[in-house]
Amino acid sequence: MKLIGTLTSPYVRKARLVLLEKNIAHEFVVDPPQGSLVLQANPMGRIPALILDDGFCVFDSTVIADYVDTLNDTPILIPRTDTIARLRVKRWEALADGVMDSAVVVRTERMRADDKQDESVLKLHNTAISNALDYAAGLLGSKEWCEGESVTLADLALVGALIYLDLRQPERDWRSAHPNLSTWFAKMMKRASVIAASDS
Ligand SMILES: N[C@@H](CCC(=O)N[C@@H](CS)C(=O)NCC(=O)O)C(=O)O
Repeated sequence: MKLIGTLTSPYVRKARLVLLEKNIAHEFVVDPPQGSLVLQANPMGRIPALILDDGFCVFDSTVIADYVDTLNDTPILIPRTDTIARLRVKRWEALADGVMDSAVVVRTERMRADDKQDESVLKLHNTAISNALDYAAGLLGSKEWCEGESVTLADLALVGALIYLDLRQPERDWRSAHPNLSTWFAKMMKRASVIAASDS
């Protein structure tokens, strides 16, 4: 299978982390949003897109993660039988995706000329990010993993969101505000999958 995307997209990183954690053979092809290869796989031109060996195209990182997790059990990243455990992991994913969504909006807004930037948009989305990080830190507490006793999609989605925040908002000192997230993040950054997907 082929995963298409860029090196910096947080959604792409999440999909890459899932493939790498589960050791699924794949080719990672770099193509930007609206690129010719992406458009063959996703009519909306968004990344990531996954092209299966039979040509079937899967898009949206949540759908890709859900599908890839069914391919083997080593490890299971989204609980399958305990519906509440599954819900909790998927809610973490939604929280991390929310941080990604708002960070992308802030980045897009900041790329406009200074006099064209909408302060209310920046404020809305920066506040959403701050609130999401407060919430994540509270949920994590002193636990080793976001959910359960081992790595799940929750951890992979959150680390992807925080790597993107560090890239686009290096001035945001979330580590001082949330030392528990900082400790968890430092440990996640040493995982083989995270190192392998950090080639940007
Ligand atoms: N909900 C989607 C979001 C994907 C997304 O918006 N990706 C961005 C790149 S970071 C993109 O392709 N933007 C281009 C566009 O919206 O046209 C997912 O999780 O895959």
